[in-house]
Amino acid sequence: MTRHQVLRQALREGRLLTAMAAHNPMAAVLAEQAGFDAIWGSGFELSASYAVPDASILSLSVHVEMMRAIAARVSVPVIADIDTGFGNAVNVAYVLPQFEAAGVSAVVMEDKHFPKDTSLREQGRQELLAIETFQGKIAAAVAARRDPDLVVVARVEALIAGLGQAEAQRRARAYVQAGADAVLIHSKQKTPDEILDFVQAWDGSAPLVLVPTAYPQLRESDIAALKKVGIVIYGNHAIRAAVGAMREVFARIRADGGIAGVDAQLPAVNDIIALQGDAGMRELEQRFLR
Ligand code: SPV
Ligand code: MG
Repeated sequence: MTRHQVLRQALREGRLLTAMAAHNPMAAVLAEQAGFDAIWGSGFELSASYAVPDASILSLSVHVEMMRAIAARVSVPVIADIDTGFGNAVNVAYVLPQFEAAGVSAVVMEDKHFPKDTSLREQGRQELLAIETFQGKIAAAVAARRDPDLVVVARVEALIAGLGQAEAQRRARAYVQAGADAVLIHSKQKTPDEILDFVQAWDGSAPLVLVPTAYPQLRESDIAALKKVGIVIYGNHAIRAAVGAMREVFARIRADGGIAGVDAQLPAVNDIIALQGDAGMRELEQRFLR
């Protein structure tokens, strides 16, 4: 089975998949080793790793190249966050084959205006497209994929924009009618209530995708018990872990005036060399270096 088929079959069978965010191939390799089912090619993490806002600042080529680099180093499916699709439905038709050629197994596109603002920012600019405009973008994505197993996920930002449950349900249904294989419903409420209301009212016409960053108390077993969610995405935990770890180590080195105090707590250099794929290189050396 291809990676696309692994993802599609899991969604069909109603098995909950876990996807961890990654902003580079090393983070993706660590996520795969930790046992996550998929990699979330997070726009937030990618932007953060360039130290710029998650607001349509980075170019399409930066996004595509990172997805290509990640997909090349892991064997689990990669779910690409394509933000707003880099423009209108015409742009989507050109963009989607590029992500597909990069090796991703799914794309997630959100119903916000380009340029976007990030969803979890307080008082962010959350401007949504008209429903039929975004339906056109979803239909363009579906028509542009070459492999029918590539999963197209429509992301509903109505709850993020404060438009309420009825509007969120209306949008989700409309996007499935336009051809979406799954619906990501996002919320920034600090409790799961808003998302649980949505899930309960959902007609089940397509699997849902949740990103419980704002309501971390909702665990995988709770989500699986809802029977309507296909993927849980941990949206920004790789970059937050990296920032926290670097901050701590850098501060300690400055405070100590040297690296002796942090050496034992850090992964050994050999650990990093192994993660770089050293075993494969040794094999090549054996076989081909004369
Ligand atoms: C991302 O990780 O880029 C997401 C999830 O889109 S969120 O940042 O919560 O909007
Ligand atoms: Mg994003």
